Amino acid sequence: MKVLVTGAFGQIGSELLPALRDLHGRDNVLATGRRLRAGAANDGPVAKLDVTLGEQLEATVTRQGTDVIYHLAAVLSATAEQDPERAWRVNMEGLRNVLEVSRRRNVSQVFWPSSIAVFGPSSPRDDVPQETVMRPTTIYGVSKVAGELLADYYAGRFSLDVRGVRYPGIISSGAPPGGGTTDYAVEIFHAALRSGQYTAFVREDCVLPMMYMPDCINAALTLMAADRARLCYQTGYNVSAMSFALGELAAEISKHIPAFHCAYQPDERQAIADSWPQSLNDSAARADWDWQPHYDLQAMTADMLSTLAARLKEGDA
Ligand code: AKB
Repeated sequence: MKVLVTGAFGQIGSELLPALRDLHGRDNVLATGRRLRAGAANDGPVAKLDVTLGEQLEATVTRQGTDVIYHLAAVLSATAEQDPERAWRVNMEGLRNVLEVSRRRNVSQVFWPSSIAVFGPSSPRDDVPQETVMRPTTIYGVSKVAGELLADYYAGRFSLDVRGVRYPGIISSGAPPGGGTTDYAVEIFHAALRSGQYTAFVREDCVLPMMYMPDCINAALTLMAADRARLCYQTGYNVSAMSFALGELAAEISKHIPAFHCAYQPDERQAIADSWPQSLNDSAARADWDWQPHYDLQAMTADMLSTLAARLKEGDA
């Protein structure tokens, strides 16, 4: 099976890539990105690819004989607010190109992540149901809602097998997230280990849903392996793992690094965080494809600190 990954050198891509290569064989998984990561070629096949260029995407898919696409290239919420036009182009044109090329070139499956950003201030705040009001106030959220609808359209109209989940903030020790509102939950670990202090760009009582990278990878692979006949939804499955206030995360880190100090200076990203839900109801994902997270706040914090400390020591983070 030939697999193509877009955005392969980003936060999720750089950890999904080795998992896909373990599963399908190193040479069968093509890692693509607008810019190539130094040294990436040693890990398996790589190619430069700008997903906004449909012809370039089609040529790559034809050359590889792609069977499955994991489409991860995207502009995240905070960066998107700084350049909404670019965010729309990358997020919407990129997705449309992937869906259209998949339809034309008989790609059998597509994974495309949606986000908690599909929800907005008029959605419920807690235990947000699978189906509810979705009126986001960020361009990133608008692109995710429109993307879910577009993917549903391709699934219904052309029987394209496109799947995805609404990811919460993802916490990981590998490639940094870059440009998201939930980035503080990663930055705090780097700062705690490097200098013992962190100044956060959201409030101490800011609560958002989060997930540790191993659960994030597991969600993608489990959903893609699931029996299609069991799935009631396409790209918009709520998935939940943990929700915490930033102050609770700081306190948890302090259990391991007692001298750690966190300060709070909210900026414009606080308003984005305030527009998103605090927790999600993921019963549809649990029922349809047996979704089950493994990491809570305590387990994630302990693992994140030891893994990141080892990476920092090796000069790998
Ligand atoms: C972001 O903060 O933009 C992303 C997301 C929640 O989709 N991490």
